[in-house]
Amino acid sequence: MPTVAADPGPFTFDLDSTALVIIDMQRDFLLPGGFGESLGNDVAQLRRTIEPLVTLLAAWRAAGLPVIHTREGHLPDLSDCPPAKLRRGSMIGQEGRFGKILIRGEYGHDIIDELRPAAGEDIIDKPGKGAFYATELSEILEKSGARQLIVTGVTTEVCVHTTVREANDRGYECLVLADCVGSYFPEFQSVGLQMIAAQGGIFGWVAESPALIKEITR
Ligand code: TIU
Repeated sequence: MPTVAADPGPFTFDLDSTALVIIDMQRDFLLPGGFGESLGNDVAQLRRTIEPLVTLLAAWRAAGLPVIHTREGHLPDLSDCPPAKLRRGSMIGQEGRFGKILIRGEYGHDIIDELRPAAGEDIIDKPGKGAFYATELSEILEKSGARQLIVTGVTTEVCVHTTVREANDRGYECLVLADCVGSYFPEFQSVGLQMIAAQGGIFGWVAESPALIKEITR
C-alpha cells in the first residue's frame, strides 16, 4: 500500500478507501478585497495553498480518486446560523464586495475558480466549522467506503482543525497536508499542525503534498 513520509510517522493508505477533502476554499476567505481581508487578515497566507492544491487536485483526479469540497455558509434567511455565531460574526449576511457574505448562492460563497469542483465531485454545504456537523458527509463517506481522509483547505486552526477532530472521533484517519492548508496567522499555522501530530498523532498525520503525489502517480 502507498506510504507517505509524515509526522509523527509514515502514513499508509489504501487507494480504495481514501478521499481528498478540500475545505472552504471560498472566495469570501481567499480573494483580495473579500470578507477575510476586510477583517484585517492577510489573504496571502491562505493564497499560498492554491498552487499546491491545484497540482494535487489534478493528480488526484488523474488517479480517479474521490474528491469532496466543502463550503461554509448559510441560507439567505440565516435560519441555519445560530444567533451565537451571528453575534460574533455580524458581517454574515451583509452585502460585501462579492455579494452577501457567507450566504449560499452568492459569488463570494463559492469556491475559487482555480479549484472549481468537477462534475461528479461532492460539494458539502456546512453551517459550522466542522464538515460533519449538520451535513451529509458521514453518509457520503460511508457509501464510498472511505476510511482515510486527505485533509486540505482553510483555515488550519478553524475549519480544518474542527473537521479533523470530528473525523478522528468518528474513526477516520486523517493526513493533513501542510502546504495545502493555510491560516491567516503564521503562528496558528505552525502550532495548528504541531497539534495534529503531537502525542504520537493525537489527531492524525502531517505531510507535504509532493510526497503524496509521488505515491498516487507511480
Ligand atoms: N473555513 C473557516 O476556517 N472558517 C473561518 O471562519 N475561519 C477563520 O479563520 N475565520
